[in-house]
Amino acid sequence: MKKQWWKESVVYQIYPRSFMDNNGDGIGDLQGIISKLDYLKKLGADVVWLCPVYDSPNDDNGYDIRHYQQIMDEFGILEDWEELLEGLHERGMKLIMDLVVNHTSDEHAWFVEAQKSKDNVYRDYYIWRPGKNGEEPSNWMSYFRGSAWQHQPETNEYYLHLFSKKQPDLNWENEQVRKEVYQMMTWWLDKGIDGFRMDVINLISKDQRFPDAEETGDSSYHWGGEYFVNGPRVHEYLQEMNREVLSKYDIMTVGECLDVSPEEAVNYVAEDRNELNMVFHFELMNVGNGPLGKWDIIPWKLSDFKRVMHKWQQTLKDRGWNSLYLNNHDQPRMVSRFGNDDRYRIESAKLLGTLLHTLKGTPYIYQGEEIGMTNVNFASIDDYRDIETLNMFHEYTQSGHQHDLLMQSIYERSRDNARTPMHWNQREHAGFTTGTPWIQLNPNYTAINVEEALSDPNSVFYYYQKLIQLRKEHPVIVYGDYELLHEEDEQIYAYTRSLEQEMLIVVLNFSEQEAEFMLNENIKYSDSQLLIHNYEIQDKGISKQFTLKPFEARVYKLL
Ligand code: TEU
Ligand code: CA
Repeated sequence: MKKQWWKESVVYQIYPRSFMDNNGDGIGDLQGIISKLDYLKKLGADVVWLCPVYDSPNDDNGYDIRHYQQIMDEFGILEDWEELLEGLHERGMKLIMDLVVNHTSDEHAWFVEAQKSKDNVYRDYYIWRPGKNGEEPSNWMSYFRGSAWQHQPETNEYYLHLFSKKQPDLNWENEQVRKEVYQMMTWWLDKGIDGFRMDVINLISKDQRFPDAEETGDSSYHWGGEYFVNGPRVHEYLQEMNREVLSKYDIMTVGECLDVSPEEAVNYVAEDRNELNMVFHFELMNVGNGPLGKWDIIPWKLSDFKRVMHKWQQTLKDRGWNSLYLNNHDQPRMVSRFGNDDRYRIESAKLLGTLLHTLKGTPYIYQGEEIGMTNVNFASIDDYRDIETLNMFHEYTQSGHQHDLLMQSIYERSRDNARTPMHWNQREHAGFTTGTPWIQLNPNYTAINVEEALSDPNSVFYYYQKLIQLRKEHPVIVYGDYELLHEEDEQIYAYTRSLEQEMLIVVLNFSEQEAEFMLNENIKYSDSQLLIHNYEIQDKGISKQFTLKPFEARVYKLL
């Protein structure tokens, strides 16, 4: 397998609005991030992925971009951003930027023009269609609920928006649009950035017939994914983008791909395809979703979780590279979702970290994960800020759903779980701001915060630091082959990683009960060494059989 710096790296994701506020207006900003670079260095992060910092009216917190080459006022100015890039590079870290080009804001100059008339030169930058029998051109539902089409009275046509109506989709069929995007990307790359995370990049090509989706569920609008997920020309566009832009720089790319299977992912990431380096898939994020989607929550089984992870490890084995994440700014906190955020918070945060940092792929840490931050339960819907949460709540309330049940699913799944401000210390607003935070904090910051973590040698933070260090010391963690053990076990996730003479064995008890582990007969070794573990252990050698405590994690090196 070809060596690449982005395979050896650990990425740290920053959601700027909630990371650190430097000027006291309650909103995180670039100077705030700059003030924490030594913290990121101490953790050992190699790459920072910065969520959108571009000029935006913030209908979807920056994922609705008004100007691609300007910084959002609330975050600072371009000079601040340059200082950030320099600060990272000086410390030997890299910076990747979020690239949001499936859609723009409706306040982007292109859309402002496009709206004016059917023959405006920018009209064709977006996707316009006449209505059908006095209704929308198709019955597609937006990801944020309601129709994916918005009527525009002035020209009596509809424009497509797969997300909010303030996020009109760009028309990638138009060559001029693609050229503008490539120029913009080149502009940022020439400033010295180290790559892109590409927002919903597998949605950019749409079936130009815009057919109706199959009717499912009781809403008036339906999921039209088969007409725009991995659409007809998406690979042609990405290969063109690679040829025109990406291939000219030594950078990393990761494409967020909704509803992509590992077989399809190969088409995006195989080396000879010349498209992307990695994708973010959603299959693990869908574990525990019922037939109605993310708000329809069902219990999940470890065997389901393993099946998904295993499938991706297997399928991409020699044909691509995995990205590894268990939460981000769109997902609940991993320790609340896959671990135990109460009695075993610290143990399970370390266990999940062990998984992410010892599977094959590039690990992504979401801000706060490294101190074991948890989901939040706000008292009222008015405390929530996320457009997806609010739209869902209002639609479901209108259709007669019970308030308490809705709040319960919000507690488990709302994107705001991950968007509460970072906990720096136990003082007011967790040291995030001296002003009024744009969204409330999780009240548990008095116990869970960076200052506390840094003063405790057994903290999740130092455990993560060690995981990252191990990655640098043992090439087997990066490049070794993965093999699953005890596939059907509902408590333990165990696997080996091997590279030439080196072998690691990772044993993780995902349950709140003790669990028995038996070493497979065919694994031969003469000596062993415990590399990392989340409970005190006297005997540092491996035995043929042992008992794991709740959420216990052990990684042995076999010699
Ligand atoms: O997300 C794509 C997306 O559809 C999901 O992650 C989405 O958040 C979904 O609600 C999960 O239930 C990307 C961005 O990461 C997200 O923040 C943006 O809102 C979205 O694209 C639109 O740009
Ligand atoms: Ca601020």
